[in-house]
Amino acid sequence: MPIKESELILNPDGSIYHLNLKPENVSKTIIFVGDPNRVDAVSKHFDTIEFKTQKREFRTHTGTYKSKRITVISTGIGPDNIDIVLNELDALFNIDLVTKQIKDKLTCLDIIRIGTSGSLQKDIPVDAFLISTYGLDINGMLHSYKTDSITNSDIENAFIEQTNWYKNKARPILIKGSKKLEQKFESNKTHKGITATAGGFYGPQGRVLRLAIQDVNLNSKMDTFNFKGHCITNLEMETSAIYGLSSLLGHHAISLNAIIANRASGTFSKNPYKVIEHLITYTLGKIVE
Ligand code: R1P
Repeated sequence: MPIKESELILNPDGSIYHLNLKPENVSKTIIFVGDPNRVDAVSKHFDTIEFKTQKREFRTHTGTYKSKRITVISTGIGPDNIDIVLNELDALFNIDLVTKQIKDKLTCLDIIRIGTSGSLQKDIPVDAFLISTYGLDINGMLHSYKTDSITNSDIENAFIEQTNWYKNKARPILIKGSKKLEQKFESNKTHKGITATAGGFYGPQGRVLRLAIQDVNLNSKMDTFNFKGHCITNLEMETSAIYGLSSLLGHHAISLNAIIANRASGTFSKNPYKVIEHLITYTLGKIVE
């Protein structure tokens, strides 16, 4: 049965609805960034750029870096946007957009997030690089999918117990990143740990401005969590959604974080753009290594 046009929406030129992309516009190696301006910060290093487009917050450049074809795309902020970006990118490769049939032979993508993040640990300082070994979903987006095959219930249960997780919030899900990509991008420059992915920037990450939040102690409960050596190192807003959907769809994904804030010490990077630029050049170098 073909997928209905209301479920897989195409633009009049045949490109996919939100991303404005056709299959030939995208490489199988894809860098995700949050900020559309960071797409230019990545592609300025390319030898050539063959394709550019933008719709809403989704800016895409495809080109080559040291002869390797790479696509860089901005996802905007949050797990809800990752739902759009990952499903549409997967459809470009794995669904025939003309017949609307799922292809027999599926394509596996390499997805690398270059993001910013706040450290929860005093010993992971601002300006550090951190690779997310796991994404801890504390935002609930993934519960719309069947996730039984990708959860890690031992660690999830320990986390729920340690934090006295509020019953009205979605159950946390822990998803592993790609081991292959973790090994490719790690070095003596990178820290590693579990990245918690929140569904908002203020209350959902424990920031109090004018609104009272449900659990003011959640961050301190997270930063002392330790399950057989697995610690929660940082907070951001995309990693668990990228890991969850990539795992379910059969893609490899890794999240690389420029630590620009330290929530434990209350400090912020003096030059966040410089650390992001360093992470971009580090990542591009590792892609072609
Ligand atoms: C919040 O300011 C945004 O910054 C972080 C969070 O995950 C969220 O998207 O990442 P990016 O800088 O990659 O967008």
